[in-house]
Amino acid sequence: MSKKKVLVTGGAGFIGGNFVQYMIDKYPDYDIYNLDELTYAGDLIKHKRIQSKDNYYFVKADIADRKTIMSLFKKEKFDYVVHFAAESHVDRSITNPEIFIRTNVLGTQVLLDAAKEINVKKFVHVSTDEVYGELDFDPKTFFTEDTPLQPNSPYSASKASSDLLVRAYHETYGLPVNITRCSNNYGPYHFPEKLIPLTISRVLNDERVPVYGDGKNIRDWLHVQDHCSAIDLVLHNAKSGEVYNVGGHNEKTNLEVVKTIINTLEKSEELIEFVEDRLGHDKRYAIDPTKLEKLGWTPIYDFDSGIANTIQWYLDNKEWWEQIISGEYKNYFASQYSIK
Ligand code: NAD
Ligand code: TDX
Repeated sequence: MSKKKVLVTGGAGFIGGNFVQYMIDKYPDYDIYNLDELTYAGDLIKHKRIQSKDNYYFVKADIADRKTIMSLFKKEKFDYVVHFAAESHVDRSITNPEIFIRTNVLGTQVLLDAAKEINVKKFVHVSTDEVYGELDFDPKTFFTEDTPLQPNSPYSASKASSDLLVRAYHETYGLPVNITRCSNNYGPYHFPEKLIPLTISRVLNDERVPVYGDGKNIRDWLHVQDHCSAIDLVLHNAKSGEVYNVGGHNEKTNLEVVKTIINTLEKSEELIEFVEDRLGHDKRYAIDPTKLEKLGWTPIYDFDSGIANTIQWYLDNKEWWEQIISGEYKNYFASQYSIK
């Protein structure tokens, strides 16, 4: 039997990067292709450990570049596609929505066309709980796979649009697909524009931490390794056409998250600075993962062990994030926040 070829898009980013390493370690008999444009959010430093493995390949390409993507698919004849590549930061989508439509919507459509052309065996589209919009603060309410799509930000609208295209390629052309909708991830190589790594890096530098509004918005946190195992399970075991929510019941207010990090690092809560709220800030996300659990998924991390592990990782890997926050990121931070 010939080796399985797996194309991972966005494998130089946070979750895709963790997934590439997970797959290389778990499936030495698969060839893993990492396709990434290396935008501000992507780097290959994270793959130093695996770059010389003979089943790892890197392709620098833009998913919206139809000619390049088509010829790559025709040449390599991938068995599986796991699609992470996206513009992923809500705040950036509020200031510059256009690139989100190009990458997340058009880019996904190009990949679907290419996957259809070569009859891939499975196309897993990695999406987000944000496509469902927001929940109120009633702790008994959750997003299920049947919750209507009501995205509120340009980012989540672009992801919902791509979800609908994936669904349509299944219904119209019979492309074998799954869609996963995961809650907020955290863990190694999380880019420091997002709440958890932004807080860890700023607290370690004794800098103030911007908390939007009153800090009472709730997110449902999942360690990235648990997201990787969920996608692996869906790729191999899920029936084509099915959607799966991914989440581990770890709801926290933003203020709880920030205070946990500050207290673990034994710094002062006076570092917290309440700043202007995010436009259209979703109140609460919370996932009901029953369908995925029935497929056989069990997360490993609770929030306490996961955040402790993540803080330690940022302490042990300062050179990775210090290099990021000392570059172009400085201009981003200055344009985004009123604090220094
Ligand atoms: P990220 O921003 O860290 O990484 C995105 C990667 O995609 C980067 O390596 C970037 O270079 C690449 N990329 C961007 N535009 C590209 C293009 N046009 N062509 C090729 N590559 C391109 O994102 P992430 O946080 O790892 O998220 C990955 C996926 O998971 C996204 O689709 C996101 O919507 C989804 N998701 C994220 C979370 C989360 O909490 N971060 C939760 C649920 C779902
Ligand atoms: O400086 C900040 N201060 C703050 O209070 C930042 C960056 C965020 N926040 C708040 C906004 C959110 O309520 O923290 C919460 C988490 O914010 P982000 O880390 O930006 O994540 P979020 O907007 O929830 O989206 C993330 O989870 C779902 C990912 O970035 C998305 O790609 C994913 O789909």
